[in-house]
Amino acid sequence: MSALVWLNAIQEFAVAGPFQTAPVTAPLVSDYYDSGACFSSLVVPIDLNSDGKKDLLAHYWCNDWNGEVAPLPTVDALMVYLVNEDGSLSVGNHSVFGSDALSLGGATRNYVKGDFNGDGIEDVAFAVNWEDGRPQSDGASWDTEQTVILSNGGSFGIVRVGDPVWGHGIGATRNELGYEDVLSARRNPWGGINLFPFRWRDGAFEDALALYPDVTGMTVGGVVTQGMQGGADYYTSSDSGGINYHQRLSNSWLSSELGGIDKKHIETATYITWNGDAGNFVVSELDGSYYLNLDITDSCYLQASSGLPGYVVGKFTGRLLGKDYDSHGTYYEGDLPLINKLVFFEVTELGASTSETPLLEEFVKDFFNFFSCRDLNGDGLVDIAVHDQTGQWRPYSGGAPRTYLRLPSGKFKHLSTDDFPKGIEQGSQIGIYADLNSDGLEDLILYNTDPQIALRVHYGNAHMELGVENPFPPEIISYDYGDRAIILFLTVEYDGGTDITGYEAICTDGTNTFTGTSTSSPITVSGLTNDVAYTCTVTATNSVGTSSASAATDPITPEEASTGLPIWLLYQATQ
Ligand SMILES: [Ca+2]
Ligand SMILES: [Ca+2]
Ligand SMILES: [Ca+2]
Ligand SMILES: [Ca+2]
Repeated sequence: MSALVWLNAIQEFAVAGPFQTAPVTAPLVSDYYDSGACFSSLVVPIDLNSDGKKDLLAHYWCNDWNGEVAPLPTVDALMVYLVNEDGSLSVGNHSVFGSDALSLGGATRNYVKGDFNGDGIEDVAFAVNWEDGRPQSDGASWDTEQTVILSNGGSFGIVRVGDPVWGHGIGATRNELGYEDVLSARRNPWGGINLFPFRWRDGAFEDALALYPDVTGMTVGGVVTQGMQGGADYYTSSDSGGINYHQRLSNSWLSSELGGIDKKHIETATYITWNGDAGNFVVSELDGSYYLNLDITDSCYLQASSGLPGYVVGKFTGRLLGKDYDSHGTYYEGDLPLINKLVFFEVTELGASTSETPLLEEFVKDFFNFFSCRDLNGDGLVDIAVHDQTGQWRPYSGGAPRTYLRLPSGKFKHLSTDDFPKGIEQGSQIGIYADLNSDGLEDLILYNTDPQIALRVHYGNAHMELGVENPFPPEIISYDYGDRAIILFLTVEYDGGTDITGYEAICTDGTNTFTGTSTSSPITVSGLTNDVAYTCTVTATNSVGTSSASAATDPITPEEASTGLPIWLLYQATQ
C-alpha cells in the first residue's frame, strides 16, 4: 500500500524534462452528449472566452462510409474545452456557442485560423467533407460547404460558406481592410478545383472571386491554399502538382510557379487501388526516386527568422515505386509504401524557388494529415511539428509530434521525444503543442483517434532543447595523394551539438591498416606503400563520443611524385 502511494507521489511531483508528467485530462465527449462520434479528428488551440489564454476546440466524427457514395454527412461533434485559471479543463459548449450539441457538418481534414470578420478576435475555418476523404465512384457525393467558427460579440457561431466541395485544405490571407479572407475551393465544370475566396462584408460572407487571381486546376488530392503569415501574399497547389505563389502588388496580383513536379501518365502499366478499382498510374521523380500519384496535400509557411531563409513547406504524399519502375507492370496500392515527404521552397524578396532540404534527418514513413511551423522553444528560430499518428499507423512512440528544431545554421535537427509523456498505448495517438497557460512554454496536448480515451494536457516545465550526442558520420568530399600518403577532405553535417574535437581516418589495403588524425579537415594518412590501392573511412569525435564511420572511398593509389613537391603538398602550398 505504501509503495503505491510512493509511486503516485512521484508521478504527481516529477518535473524532469520539458513537460509535467502528470496530465490534466479533458471530459469525454460521450460523457457530455450522445453524438455517435467515434473518431477524434482535430484539436485547435484558440481563445474562446476572451481571457487572453488559449482554449481547445476538439472535433470528432464517425467514419460510416460504404466506399462508394455518401448519402448523408457523417455524424460529428464539437467540444469546447475551456482552460481554467488553475490549468484544469471544463466543457464550454454552452457558454461559447449557446448550445450543448454542436456540429460542423461533416468530417474535418484541416483548419486555418484568422480574424475573418475583422472584430479583432481570432476565428477558425475548417476544411470539411461528408466522409473520411477517400471518395471512390462519385467523389462529388462527398462534397459539402466549408465551416467557419466565427466570433460574435463575446460568443461564437458556426457559419457555412461557399459551394459544396471535397474539403481537404483551406487557407487565409490578410485583405486590404486589415482582416483575413477565407481561401476555399470549388469544383470547376471540367473536374478540377478552382480557388474560391470569401470576404466578410456587412454581416455575411461574400464571394470575393473578383478580388483574386483566377486560380484553376488546383490538385484534387489536396486543395492547398494558405496565406503568408502577416502578409497579403498566398500560395495554392498547382495543376502540375507543385505550388503557385501569388503576390499582391498595388493594384494587381503577380502569380508565379513556385515549384512543380513532372507527372507522367503511364497508360501501359496497371494500377489496382485499395478497393479493387483500376487507378491511374501517374509517375513523378523526386530526389532520385520514383513515386506514384505524388501530390501536395498540406503545407505551411515557415517564416524567415534571424537572417535565415523562409520557406513554403509542402507535404508531398505518394506511393514509393523505388529507383526504377516497370512501365508494363501491375501494381497494387497496398503493396507500395505510402510516403509523406516535406519539400522546401525558399521564399525571398526576389521570389521563390525549390530548395534542397534543410532537414538533417527525414522520416518519410510518418503518417500525418497536417503539420505546423512555429518557434517551439523561444529561440526566435521557427521549428516544425509533424502531427503524425502513431500506434496504429507506425510503431508506438507515445504521441508527441515529430519535432524538428531549427539550428543557427538554418538546418533542422530532429528532437528525440522518447522521454516525453506518453498517451495510452491503444489506437492512434496524435500530439500538438500550444502554450495554454500563457507562461511562454509550450504545453504538450495528446489525444487519441479513439474518443473514449481522454485528451491530456501536459503543461510545460522548460523549453524543449536538443541534447548533445555523437557527431554525424563525416562525408569525404574529395581526396588527394602523394608520396606514400593519402589526404582526405571532409565535412560533417552535424557536430552533435558540441564542437568536434578530432577526426580519425583509417586506410586499408585489405591486410594492413593505417591511421591518421587531425582536429580539422584535411586529414593525412602516411606511411603507405606506393602503387598499392587503399580504401579509407573517417570518424568524428566530440565530448560525447565518436560517430559511425563515413562511407568508404573508392580505391586510392599513392605514388611517388615525378617532380618537385608531392601533389598534396602542392595543394597545401596553394591554400
Ligand atoms: Ca481562454
Ligand atoms: Ca473574428
Ligand atoms: Ca525554435
Ligand atoms: Ca505553457
